[in-house]
Amino acid sequence: MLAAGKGERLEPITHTRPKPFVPVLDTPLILRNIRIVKKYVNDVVIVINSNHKEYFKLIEGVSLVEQTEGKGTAAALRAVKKYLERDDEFLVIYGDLLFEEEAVEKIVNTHGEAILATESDDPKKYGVIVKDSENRLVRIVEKPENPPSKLINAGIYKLTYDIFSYIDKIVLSSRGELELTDAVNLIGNKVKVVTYNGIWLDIGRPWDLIEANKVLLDKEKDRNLGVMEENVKIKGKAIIEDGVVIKSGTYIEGPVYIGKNSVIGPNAYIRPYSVIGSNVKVGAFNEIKESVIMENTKIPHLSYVGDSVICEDVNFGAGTITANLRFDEKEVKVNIKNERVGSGRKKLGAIVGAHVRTGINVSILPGVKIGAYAWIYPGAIVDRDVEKGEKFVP
Ligand code: TTP
Repeated sequence: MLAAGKGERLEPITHTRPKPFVPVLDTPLILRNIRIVKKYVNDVVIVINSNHKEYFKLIEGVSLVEQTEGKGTAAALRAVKKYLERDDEFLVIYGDLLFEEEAVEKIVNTHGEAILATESDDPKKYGVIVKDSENRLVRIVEKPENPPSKLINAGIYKLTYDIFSYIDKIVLSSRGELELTDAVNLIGNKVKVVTYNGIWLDIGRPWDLIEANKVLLDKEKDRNLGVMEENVKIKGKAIIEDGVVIKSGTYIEGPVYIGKNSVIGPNAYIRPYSVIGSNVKVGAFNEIKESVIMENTKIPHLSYVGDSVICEDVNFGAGTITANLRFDEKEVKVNIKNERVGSGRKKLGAIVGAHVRTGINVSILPGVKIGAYAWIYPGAIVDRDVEKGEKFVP
């Protein structure tokens, strides 16, 4: 599993965790992926960035290899070479992908080298796969202006030791990285293209995390292990974990997820596709909609949180409101690595990093990112991104 990337596009979420640790239904993505993959392989090796060692060290039953030389996915794979035998067959999986077991099963059951492909409505954002009539790889074309097909590289490969001789032949790409796709292109039509149509998402930008949680919620079965006070109304599917208390007057419209030991209400309104992590407090007169709220966050009173990502241990002052819709109802744009990027969402609220504090009556405009540890002073209207640790004074 390649997990040594920087995850810059996912800031501020990655201010306090490596990208593969983003939560999907309150479980770090990488733990979900390891659980799936372990059914099919003998060993799991994760390629990490040495700055993130502390996080990955906590994962049991896997080996860690640091990517010390070179940048890019091929450089990452090369770091594993010394741990492999000549006749090993292995999977290579990008660490920021959400997929289902069927993806791994299909590629494992294919003889020889293979690449997983999936259909995308927006193929030009990805590596587009050209294959022949016998489903053999012709080539992967990176982010083409006019995509030759809808099939894209799904970031899961089955390879053999031969890949290392191809990696030795490739040169840096235009973005200055050694790309695994360039090496796979050199193998050519020995590589089989395995098409997979299940859940697939690459979590690169903050709003992808809302989407990832959404698609998993749709798959999950109902369960309620929490304590419900009188006059709690739950409509539709709700996954409510152990130790949760839902207080009187709370109205829940599923599908929603509420993680362990969280306390909701009294009189809270939790709307579809809200994913609330563990030990979260959503107190009186709060409305939450299609948002990911991570562990230990407190939203005690009178807030609206819509289409937003609120990271761990955030504290919202009373009356903190996220706006999620522009007056002109156009797509919300977000600054990603110094560029204005369309989110593809008409409704997108705020992306709030971990440990942020807001004072009373703070308003946050659509698509705004607030860096981890920032303080937003009372009464502020946050109409621009806020740096990590910044004190935003109105
Ligand atoms: P990307 O998403 O292309 O890169 P990134 O994780 O650095 O993210 P960003 O562009 O937002 O900074 O990487 C695809 C996968 O490959 C991802 O799971 C991380 C992994 N990777 C490495 O292991 N080493 C590397 O040098 C790079 C660039 C990526």
